[in-house]
Order: sequence, then structure tokens, then C-alpha cells
Amino acid sequence: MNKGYLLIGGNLGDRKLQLEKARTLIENECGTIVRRSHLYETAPWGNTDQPSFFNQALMINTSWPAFQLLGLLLQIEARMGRQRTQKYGPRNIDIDMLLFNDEIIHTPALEVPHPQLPYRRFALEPLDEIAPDVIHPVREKTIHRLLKECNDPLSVWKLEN
Ligand code: PH2
Ligand code: MG
Ligand code: MG
Repeated sequence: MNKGYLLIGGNLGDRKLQLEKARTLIENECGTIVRRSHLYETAPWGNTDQPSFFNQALMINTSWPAFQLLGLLLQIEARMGRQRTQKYGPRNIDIDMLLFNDEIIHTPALEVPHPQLPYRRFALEPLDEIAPDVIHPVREKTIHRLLKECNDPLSVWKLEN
């Protein structure tokens, strides 16, 4: 069984509902969600002139290898009506693979660990809630340590369910 850590997020429409829908589709098609963080409201990274995001980290058990999983995640985004307009722009749903086992993958279609993970509080903070002791296979540091060392000044608020 493979272990994947995902970050789901969005900042358009009913943000809580979009994440709920994404979790349902992930469970139906990709594998079992065995851990999930709280929802976090997070200041928009990259392009600050847009609504704040809701983000959540998930740990899934899946029998799919990384590339097949990516294909399924992209299909779910498409089915949920994800429009790809501007880079870092607003979106109703985004599903990113943060980690996949301890694999290191560098391809144009897929990079794992997610190359921006160490620089983004909106990803590290939820991930730290469910995987503080997991070791980042490139940095060879725990997620908790990466969070402590992260300089991203953008705010992240844990939501009470
Ligand atoms: N995703 C982005 C760009 N900026 N900002 C926050 N807070 N959360 C995101 O998930 C996010 C972002 C590109 O995927
Ligand atoms: Mg993303
Ligand atoms: Mg994405």
C-alpha cells in the first residue's frame, strides 16, 4: 500500500463545501483517507489580490502509483469544474500531491515532494498537524522542523471544524 500526503484547497464559491466534495471523490476513486487536518483559512500566496483560501492536508492509503494517482486527482479537479486561468490565481479546487511514500520524482508533469512545500506555511501548517515526524526525503528534515524554519510571513488560521 502506498501512502500519499495531499493538500486540498480553494478560494472560490463555498470553500468548505468544495473541500468536502473533493474528499468524497478522493475516497471514492483514489483510496482511503486515513488522516485529515482541520480546515485552515490561509492568506493567498503568490497573488495577494484574491480571496483567502481554505486548505486541508490529507493522508491517504492508495494502491495506485504516483503517476496514476496524479491522473485521478486531475480528473477530479476537472470534474469539479476547475478552470485553469492565471498561475496562482483564484480556483474553486486544487489538489496537490505533497509527498508520496519517500519517493523523489522530478518530471515536467509531476514533482514529488512538492517543490514549494518548504516555502509555504499554508501547506506546512496543516501537514504538521497530521505528519509532524514524517521526514522530507530531499531536505532530510521532519515536517515539523521545516515548519519551524519556514520564513513565509503569510497568515494561516486553524478553523474550529
Ligand atoms: N495555492 C496556490 C497559490 N496560492 N495560497 C493559499 N493560501 N493556498 C493555496 O492553496 C494556494 C495559494 C497555487 O496552487
Ligand atoms: Mg497548488
Ligand atoms: Mg495544483
